[in-house]
Amino acid sequence: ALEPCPDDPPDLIGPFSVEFGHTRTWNEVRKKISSPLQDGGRHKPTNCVSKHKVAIIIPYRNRHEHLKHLLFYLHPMLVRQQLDYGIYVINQDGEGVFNRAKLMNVGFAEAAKEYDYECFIFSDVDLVPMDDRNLYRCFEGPRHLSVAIDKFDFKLPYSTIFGGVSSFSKQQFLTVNGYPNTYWGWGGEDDDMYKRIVFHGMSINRPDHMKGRYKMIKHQRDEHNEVNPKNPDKLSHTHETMDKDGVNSLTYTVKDIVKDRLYTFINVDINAPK
Ligand code: UD2
Ligand code: MN
Repeated sequence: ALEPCPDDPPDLIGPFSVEFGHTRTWNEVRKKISSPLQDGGRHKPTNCVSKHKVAIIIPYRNRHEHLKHLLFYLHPMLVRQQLDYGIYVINQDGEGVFNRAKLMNVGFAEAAKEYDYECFIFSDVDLVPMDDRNLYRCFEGPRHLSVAIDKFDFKLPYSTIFGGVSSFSKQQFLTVNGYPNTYWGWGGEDDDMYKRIVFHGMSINRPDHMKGRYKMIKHQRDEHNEVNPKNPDKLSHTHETMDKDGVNSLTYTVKDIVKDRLYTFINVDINAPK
């Protein structure tokens, strides 16, 4: 019988360099990962029993180059952190208005159906961690992991920011009723989540600014994800809406699930407005 893995993973390397200077090939990404993965982008340690069953949820559409960069660095880091994990790419089907928050709710629901995950990490596809001491685990409260992004000069742009990369235990996510489903287009959904957390009596925690360093892949605003001017106003109603708009009111149609070696790709129709 295997022993539980130690609380401090022994193979961490600390800060590592991250670069996006060339277009990566999938072959290059596969070759970077020294320990064999199970289909669907799953891995667990072979020499001990991981204490952390973690689903990584990536809201996604048409960011292929970003996905390669992210997985190139993320898989090896998660292996070193000795997690029992799976990576879920939640692809919004069609050309309708993008909805990051709803895709993350779908990822939560679908990953939870597949395995007994206790912890959920929600990650933008363009945020690559630069230090493996930033543990992709769950903590006493919801955690904001992307605290020091190069784009923001390695500082928090405002103190209550919760966008980027975050972690929730299953219970924490259910307590806040997940993300809102009704923020279409860019902006606001991360601030709505911050309010849900506070209104449910929890507070967020963060890694320090050295461990929480990230590089963001440069990009333009995507098509069909324009700033939605209705979203800021919705934020003044979070208190009334949060317990009816979330995982308990989520509807969607899975069109396809593809198990790649490096990730589980879930193509989903979320009933987007045109
Ligand atoms: C900020 C937040 C992000 C989110 C967003 C507003 C940080 C560091 N990031 O990112 O978490 O709150 O504002 O919605 O605070 N995506 C696609 N395809 C698309 C559009 C979006 O895959 O066509 C996904 C992808 O994972 C992307 C994420 O949605 O990283 C956020 O979209 P963004 O990168 O355009 O937004 P950004 O960088 O302003
Ligand atoms: Mn971005």
